[in-house]
Amino acid sequence: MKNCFEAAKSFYADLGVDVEAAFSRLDRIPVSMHCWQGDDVAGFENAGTLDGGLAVTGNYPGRARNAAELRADIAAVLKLIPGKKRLNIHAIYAETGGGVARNELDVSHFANWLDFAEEQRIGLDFNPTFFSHPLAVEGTLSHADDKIRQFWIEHGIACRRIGAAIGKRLGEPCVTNVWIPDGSKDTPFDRFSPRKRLEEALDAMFAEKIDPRYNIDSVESKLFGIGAESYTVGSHEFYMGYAVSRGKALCLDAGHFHPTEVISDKISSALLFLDDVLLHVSRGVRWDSDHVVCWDAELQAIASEIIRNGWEKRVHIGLDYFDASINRMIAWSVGMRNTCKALLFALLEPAKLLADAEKKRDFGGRLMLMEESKNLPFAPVWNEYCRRCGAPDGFGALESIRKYECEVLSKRK
Ligand code: RNT
Ligand code: ZN
Repeated sequence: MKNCFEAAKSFYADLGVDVEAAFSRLDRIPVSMHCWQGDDVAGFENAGTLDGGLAVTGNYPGRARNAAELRADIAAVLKLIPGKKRLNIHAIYAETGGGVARNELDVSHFANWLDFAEEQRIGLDFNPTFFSHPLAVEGTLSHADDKIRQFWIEHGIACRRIGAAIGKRLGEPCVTNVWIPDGSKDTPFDRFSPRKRLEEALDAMFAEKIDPRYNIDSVESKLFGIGAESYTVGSHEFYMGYAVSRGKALCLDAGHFHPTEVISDKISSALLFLDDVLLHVSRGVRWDSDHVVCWDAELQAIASEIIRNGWEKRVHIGLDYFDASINRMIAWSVGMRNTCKALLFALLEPAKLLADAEKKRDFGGRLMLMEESKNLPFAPVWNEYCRRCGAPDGFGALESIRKYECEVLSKRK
């Protein structure tokens, strides 16, 4: 194996690609793993079913039923993933002991997550939860009822403070992302008023100045959700305008656009007008189905976009999908390993040769180089990176998950 790696390394060197430099750059690019794959977005509030137009399908045994199980699963899966990692949690993962309303949450309710993040030496990202709640049934921040809107504004304020406290304690900014499910099943008569109310509610929520060294605010658009097929208040135009005018980060979720649109093409526009972009790397199959992230052309295009432009400080990479039809540890590790793999692959492309061909308007040469680049000796380099990170290769990862399933997951009834 070692010999394969050395041979691959010199192969890349001949193309002007420095494998060791790629490794050290990759070491510094974090990918934020979403905790909610492990428990089907249930959280710890016992709120009942998932709503807000979100749907987790499947009933594979072994779902984490409480915080201890969820953290144990996350700790086990993180060992199988190379590269720099972060963890993304949601307000519904608070451990309050019961009876604390969402607008009264504070960082003390996330003490165990903070200890866990320190133990694991990873950063944390955060999300207010504007769904799976009795007051979220007919809208949240755009709701016409002042009291309901106010409740959600207060939840957002509480969550930004939690994000800032997390960022301060862990010494790196926490990205706190706002997504709301507000929309309507059938054609609305008035499309404007809910958007106006959302704009004002967000302004109220973001009124408090928070140091971006601790917390970065981000807003996430969507095309449609189940039960909100005809109108989504927080559309792409709404949030692009909002983020640009208020200096917020824009979250681009790969499943939240028309099926022929790709977020890899949106980053270079968004970053002309914004300091930061958050990615929800996901895989929509025909709709926003939140399938496990595969190493497909779009994942590669996203990674290449970031690497070619040196945007790894401005593009915050997070994953967002939930599949309950397969072993959840496999779902996590496949998506996380693929994202890291796509970044490494992008770091190893013969960038100089490609840029030169394009500059000379040698488009045939560019095409051929791009196609040939898909066939370079990548596998031994990837395996070596995994080895150096103390992570197994893919087959080893599968073996450990099977063992964990046998010893831990299968005992959960
Ligand atoms: C929903 C959004 C949102 C959620 C998570 C759980 O369509 O993608 O990001 O998936 O907050
Ligand atoms: Zn998302």
